[in-house]
Amino acid sequence: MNQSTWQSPSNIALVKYWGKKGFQLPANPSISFTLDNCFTETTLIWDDSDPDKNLVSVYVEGIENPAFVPKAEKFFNKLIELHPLLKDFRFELQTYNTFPHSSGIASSASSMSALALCCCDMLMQMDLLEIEFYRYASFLARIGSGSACRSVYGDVAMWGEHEAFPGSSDDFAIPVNEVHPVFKTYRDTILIIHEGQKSVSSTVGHGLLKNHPFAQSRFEIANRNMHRIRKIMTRGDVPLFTELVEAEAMMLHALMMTSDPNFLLMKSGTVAAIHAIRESRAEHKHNICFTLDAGANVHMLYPEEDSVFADELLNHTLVGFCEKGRYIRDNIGRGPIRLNA
Ligand code: 2P0
Repeated sequence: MNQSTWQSPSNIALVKYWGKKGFQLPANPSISFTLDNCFTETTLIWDDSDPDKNLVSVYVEGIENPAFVPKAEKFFNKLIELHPLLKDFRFELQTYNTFPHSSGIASSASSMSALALCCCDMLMQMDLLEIEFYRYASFLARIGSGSACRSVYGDVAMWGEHEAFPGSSDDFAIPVNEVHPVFKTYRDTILIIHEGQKSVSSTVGHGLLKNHPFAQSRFEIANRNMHRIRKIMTRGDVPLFTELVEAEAMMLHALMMTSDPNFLLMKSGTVAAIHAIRESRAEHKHNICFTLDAGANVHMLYPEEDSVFADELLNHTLVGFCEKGRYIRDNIGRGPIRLNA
């Protein structure tokens, strides 16, 4: 059977990737929690019987969707460049997300990692896979979308060469195994502050770091934060985790606000949620913190033991800042699952 199906999750960065060098390489290392409920399920079907067909066709929730074809074509052209034996193959993708495409949740991380994992199955079946399966899946996912390379591993993953993480590389992500048990209990309640397309894509945002006046300082701080977070995650230092993760989110958005041209992805609800989380933490001494992706939505991160505080804060205050009262409950997850036999 010339097909493969994978379910692969999104992830949320703790130390952020923002800025590229070379071909899809990160300007600084990053680290993320792998999510669980926000995932993409993708089936890849390959066939070399009709080279006159279009290179790729994409079906989203069963309906052919040409909007996704250019990105998929770019990916498969690169794959063929790496594996010329695939040149006569044509590819069909059938895909669906558990979260709405327009919700502002990073769908490129889950969709590109799911696609990369399917491609690794295909290469394995053809005896073309010469590198460890997940490492090569991460490498291919990175070609599709940088943050996707972290989604092929469960729990915690990091991407980008860094001295505190032996075996780390700019080419692919690696799993982070030395993690205190408290972090395995972390929840991520995603407040959907704003649905719909964001005004500036991440790819454009990354590009604006090229001539950014604060780029060098940012890259130095990110490298320092990788040292800090490694220690924090090994020791289970939750208060320092809160401090670092919020500082990273603020810096990511400060970089956007100081790019040329500058842009602002936060909405008033984003700011209101940040204040509410901080005020509640000051009052109740819990460990609920926030982080932000490249968008307006707020990820409320907390250890399981703070779930009661989190639910109270959500129901009394935060839900009022969510568009149509929508939020997604997620948690740190085990990583992708192969669904074909
Ligand atoms: C991250 N983000 O580390 C950072 C933090 C968003 C904010 O990586 O151009 O979709 O496809 O490599 O990975 C979003 O950018 O960009 C991102 P491409 P990507 O998760």
